[in-house]
Amino acid sequence: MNSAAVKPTPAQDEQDFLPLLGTDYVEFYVGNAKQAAHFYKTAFGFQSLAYAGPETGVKDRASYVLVQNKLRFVLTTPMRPGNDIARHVDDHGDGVKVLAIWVDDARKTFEETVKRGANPYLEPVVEKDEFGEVVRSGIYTYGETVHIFVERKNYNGPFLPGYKTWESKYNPTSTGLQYVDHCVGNVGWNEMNTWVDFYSRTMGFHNLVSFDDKDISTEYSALMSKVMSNGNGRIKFPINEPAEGKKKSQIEEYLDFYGGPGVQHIAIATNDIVHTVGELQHRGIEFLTVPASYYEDLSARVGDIDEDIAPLRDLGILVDRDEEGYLLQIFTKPLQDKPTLFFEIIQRKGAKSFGKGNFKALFESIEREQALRGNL
Ligand code: TYF
Ligand code: FE
Repeated sequence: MNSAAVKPTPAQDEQDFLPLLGTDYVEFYVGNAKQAAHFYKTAFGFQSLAYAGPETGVKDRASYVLVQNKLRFVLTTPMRPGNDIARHVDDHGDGVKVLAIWVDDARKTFEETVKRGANPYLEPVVEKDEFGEVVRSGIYTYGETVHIFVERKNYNGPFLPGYKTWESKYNPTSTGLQYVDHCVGNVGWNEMNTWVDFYSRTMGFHNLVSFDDKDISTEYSALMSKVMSNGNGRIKFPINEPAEGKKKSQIEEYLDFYGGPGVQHIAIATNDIVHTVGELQHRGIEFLTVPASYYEDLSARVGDIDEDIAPLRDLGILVDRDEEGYLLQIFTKPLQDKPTLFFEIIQRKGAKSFGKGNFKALFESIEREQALRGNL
């Protein structure tokens, strides 16, 4: 059986005990949030939205909230040594702490997930300001990563209570990034199914696609992956684990440098990948590259597509086709010194899959980078 076949979604009428409305925000714990916010604004085209820190009465941290279309990123740094944020940065470097999910009822979401075995991170808490109230709760997932559930139906402030609008005179134009398509976690040896079961048991997710080491082991970089999705498909969490190969798996490299499981990549959707990637490259973002031969075989492999091949080749954008359509995707190099978090830029033209046809070229490209770092 083709292990990458897309499995059917559960019947539509099946009761979803955990309705999720989408990604609410992604929060990064970083060593210097002021500079990180500047980087994400400048290079990725985010705009300033809100701020919390000493000036707004929050003493232990500074948090900068950035927005671009439906994307919200929070960059948080510790103000003093020794707190949980400082310890997180010390242990992992810059990385994703929170994958926040927009829900209708944060108390019920907490109750249902904890009842099913999730480990509590934040007991339901009501936060109020002049714009109304927000209820938040949270559970742990892999490593030190957490999900925060955000109920904001009675709120119309800029972000969350405690944050003030951040008026900035520096507002680079958007690069066309739209929303989070999927967030991928790397977990330890033989832990993939533990986390697949976690999302299925505690949050009612189903397994959309699986890739085994035969689909995706190149010369060296073996891994296994299963994509978990919620009922309405708005939240998709692939889970990777390392597999034994000729040399060190790219997932093992991540685990070594991050100091355990964590978020490997965030895939961000665009409606015009040629425009978006052109802008990102112009602003200094570096992407993985594939050999020129990739584009010589492209038409034969994916058939007719709307885009001209030349700009795709010049920018290094990859294409893959499935039963329902095709997709265009490209991967940044790591976004910090450690070979940990990176972004994927993706434009879906009907395809609901993850680019299996590109795995060989992509993983060979990752291995070239791994070799340059001396980690292969
Ligand atoms: O999310 C995915 O499955 C694709 C492919 O280390 C992928 O983006 C999988 C593993 C990986 C890099 C990309
Ligand atoms: Fe991806």
